[in-house]
Amino acid sequence: MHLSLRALVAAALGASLVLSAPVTSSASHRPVSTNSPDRVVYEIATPGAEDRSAVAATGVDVLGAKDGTTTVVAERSQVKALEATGLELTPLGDADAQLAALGRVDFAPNGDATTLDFPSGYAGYHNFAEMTAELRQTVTDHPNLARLTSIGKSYQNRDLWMIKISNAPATDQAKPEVLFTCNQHAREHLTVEMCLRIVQRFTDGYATNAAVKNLVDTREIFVVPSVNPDGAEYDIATGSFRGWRKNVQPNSTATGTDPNRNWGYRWGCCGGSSSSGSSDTYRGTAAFSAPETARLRDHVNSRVVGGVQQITTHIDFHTYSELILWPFGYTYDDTATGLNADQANAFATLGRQMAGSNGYTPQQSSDLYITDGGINDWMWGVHKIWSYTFEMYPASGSGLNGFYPRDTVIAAQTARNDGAVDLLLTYSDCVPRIIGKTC
Ligand code: 0X9
Ligand code: ZN
Repeated sequence: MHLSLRALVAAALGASLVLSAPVTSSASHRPVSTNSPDRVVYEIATPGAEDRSAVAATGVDVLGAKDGTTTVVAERSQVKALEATGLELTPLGDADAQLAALGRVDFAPNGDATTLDFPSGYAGYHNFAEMTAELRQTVTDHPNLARLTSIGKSYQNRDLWMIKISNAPATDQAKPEVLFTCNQHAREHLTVEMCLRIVQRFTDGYATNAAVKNLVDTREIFVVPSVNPDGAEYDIATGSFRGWRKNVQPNSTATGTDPNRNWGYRWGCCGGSSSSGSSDTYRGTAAFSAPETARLRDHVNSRVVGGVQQITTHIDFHTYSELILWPFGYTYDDTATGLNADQANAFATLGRQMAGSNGYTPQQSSDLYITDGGINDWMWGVHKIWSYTFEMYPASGSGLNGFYPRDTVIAAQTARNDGAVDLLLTYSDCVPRIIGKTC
């Protein structure tokens, strides 16, 4: 319904509706400044991982890193720190003007911007209500394959939905469990579609696809399509995108904790997160201070049955840069306490094989830049879960636009990972098998 209204307004007003200046009195709209922007997109020449870590350590918002170039958004207050790295900075312009150009404000009859839906050109993405409806429909259509539960609530009390897919979803079987998580970062909307694709493929495909049936029969698959539903809704709430990354939990100076700096393995150890509440990589007041990471942690902890963690493998989907990343993120070292040479080799071997099927670039996550409090480090460090990050399409993007590809790419860019997902599931009985080791 929202679409037809939007189409109507768009048709009536034509291209002039694209925001290049404030066109609504809605106070929630960030005014687009013409002279001194609040947030500027920079490209930075960063040939080495140390250069990229130095950039990340300033607390700026790192959008992506590819081929020696890191793209960031810097607040005015962060520019000095960025300059102090001594790296070559190329300003690409006003971040908020870029975002405004992507979105169209949706006018309700009273003239206010309506809330909580994607702008024109993005209707194929699922907002929270649409995602919830899709998950409910899946269990209605496939009661013998899928079960929907909530692992708890977000800061703003949204359900953190989890769907379990197996050939007896109400039963805890003695089979390897595989976890897929999406949307830790609010603006990475393509990842929700990725998780929904996994759900749809392993349910709708069961009756007709022998490979799918075999995987569902031999594994228990858990999918959490939105770990950060508040952030995702906040990102789209005005009808044009905010470029929001964190959750929406207030902190002492600003809003939001970065979920992917809030995990409790070497939390805040190594300069890979920020203690500043206004930073986009704010780590929170303590490990698991964000309710969203705490609830996902609780679920994973609850899968220790008889002293044995049932979940063996995990992918956390992000955008963008087209990368496959594995632990550790907190150190450049290839091996460390809790990660021996065989394990590092198995991580890399499966990572490279998955990359062979989707065309992404495989690397240890710290080779991108150092992060601490990331999800993969916790999954492996605490539970020995073979845990990867996929950074999805695009490989590179002009600043914040990279987070907002049109809905026309969803089908191809999610299907692109089918082979990698199947490989992960296949090796979930024993990942070291991939290097000829036993479990
Ligand atoms: O920085 C992150 O949390 C992830 N990238 S994103 O652009 N989606 O925010 C990457 C985390 C991977 N870990 C390390 N690079 N250490
Ligand atoms: Zn991310």
